[in-house]
Amino acid sequence: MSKGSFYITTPIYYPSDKLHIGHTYCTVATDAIARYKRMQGFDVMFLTGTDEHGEKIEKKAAEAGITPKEYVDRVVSGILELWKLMNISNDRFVRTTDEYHVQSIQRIFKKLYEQGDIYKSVYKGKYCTPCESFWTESQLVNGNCPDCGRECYDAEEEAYFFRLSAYAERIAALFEAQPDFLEPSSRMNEMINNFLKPGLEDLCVSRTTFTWGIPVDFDPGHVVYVWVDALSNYISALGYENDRYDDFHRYWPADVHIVGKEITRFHSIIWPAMLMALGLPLPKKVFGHGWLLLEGGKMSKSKGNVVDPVVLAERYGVDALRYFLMREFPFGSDGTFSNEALISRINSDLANDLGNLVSRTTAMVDKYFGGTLPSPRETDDADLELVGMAGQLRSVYEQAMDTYAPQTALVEVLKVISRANKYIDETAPWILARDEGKKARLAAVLYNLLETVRLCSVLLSPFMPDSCEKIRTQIGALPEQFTWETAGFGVFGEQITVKKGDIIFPRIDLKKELEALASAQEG
Ligand code: ME8
Repeated sequence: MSKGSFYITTPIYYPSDKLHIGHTYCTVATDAIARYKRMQGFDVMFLTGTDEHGEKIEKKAAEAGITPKEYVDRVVSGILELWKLMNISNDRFVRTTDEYHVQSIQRIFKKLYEQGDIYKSVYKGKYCTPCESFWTESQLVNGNCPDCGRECYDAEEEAYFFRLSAYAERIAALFEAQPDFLEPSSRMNEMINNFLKPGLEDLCVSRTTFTWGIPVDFDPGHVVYVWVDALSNYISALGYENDRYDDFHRYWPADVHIVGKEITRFHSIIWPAMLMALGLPLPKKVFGHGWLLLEGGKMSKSKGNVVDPVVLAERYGVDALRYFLMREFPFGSDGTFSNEALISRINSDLANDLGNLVSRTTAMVDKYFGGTLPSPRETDDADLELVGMAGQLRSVYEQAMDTYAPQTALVEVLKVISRANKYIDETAPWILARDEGKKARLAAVLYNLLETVRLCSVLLSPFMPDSCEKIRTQIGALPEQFTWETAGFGVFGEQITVKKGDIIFPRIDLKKELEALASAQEG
């Protein structure tokens, strides 16, 4: 039975360049949370998509000598392939060029205009083309864009404005009443100090200097400008003000919008204000994750320092890459990506700890019992610590996952895996195996190990779905013994037959691989 609905979103990505490991990070994290919620029995809607309008895309298409639509179609098909490769389980994919989205935006814009939340005026200010953002003089940092640090230029044009200033008090009250609306809490402080305290200004929501956007249907010459178009994807994709879908009441309000830290302002201030204006409930949470950096700063195509997830997934496997991204970096903070950290993490956690535990355990059941674990099994005090830790794991993991701390969840699982490897050394099954009278004890030791592998792999499966499925087969667990409900200790029955298989996470030669990888990344 469903535990209720759970609606989770990623930002919709700009199809201006090839996506890199930073975008993959956000999508993999959202995917792991979505899979976790599905495993728990929630009716999950996981939405991602692409944000396809704007001047930048219009210019890129012109440079390539094709129409903007041809340009975005080309890039979006690459994005879809990347998500397929990364095993992303999104339920829906919204493109802002989709007809139903256009229909929603035109209706939303008109509604806000008719009720006075959008009005026509003249825009004077600073504009950052790469970020497609208007800024006030006071928001600039050293005269440059506060987001990307690039130069802004003076702009003046007739434009429609969203009356954001009218919502300042309600946004402040929201932050006050719901301190976990935006997490981590450091981001909430940033919003209050940098945006709410200086005062909210009305937001420019239409442009006349380019045409690649959703037309304002009652005022030809204007196209809807970025944030009304982009943010509304979260409701258009459920069928709000369009005829394509009919899930709005089933999933809205969203349980969480997962976004990068630089766009938390749009999601925690502008988006709630728009929803207030539309008279709609607000999302329950916005989580602003950190950036993946390279030594020397943020990854960006213009700096020529992006890391291609496809190269890494092809060399080490999709699951190893997914695991690394979630295990290496605390989700709310920035982290520095390096090839060395990636390979070392795969070797230590996946090849040495998890992989080794699976292969040693199945090999011993094979060797000492011909693959089928017998009963009776004789327990001992030496089992208590491992069994205790394993028995607690699901609730520790749940607490971490429910607070958007996937790294902590993984650390806890790996602690139990390390404890199990230590348990092998402590109980020395190879010595027990020499004594016919210790068979029942040996069976208990191997049972405890198989149980630990089973429940750890259930909990790892949102992060590494395919590898955990392989582990399930190797340890002889049935699909019904591989569920959230069965992720406690002591579920495996009387008869367990393992099926030794290939090594799931091969060890990587760090030095050789670093050289090979560097040349693959250059190529
Ligand atoms: O912002 N590390 O799109 P986008 C971590 N279309 N995350 C990163 C990253 C990095 N190095 N680089 C990018 C947009 N991201 C808008 C969103 S939503 C209604 C509209 C993340 O393609 C970034 O933080 O520029 C953002 O959350 C996401 O990728 C999409 O970025």
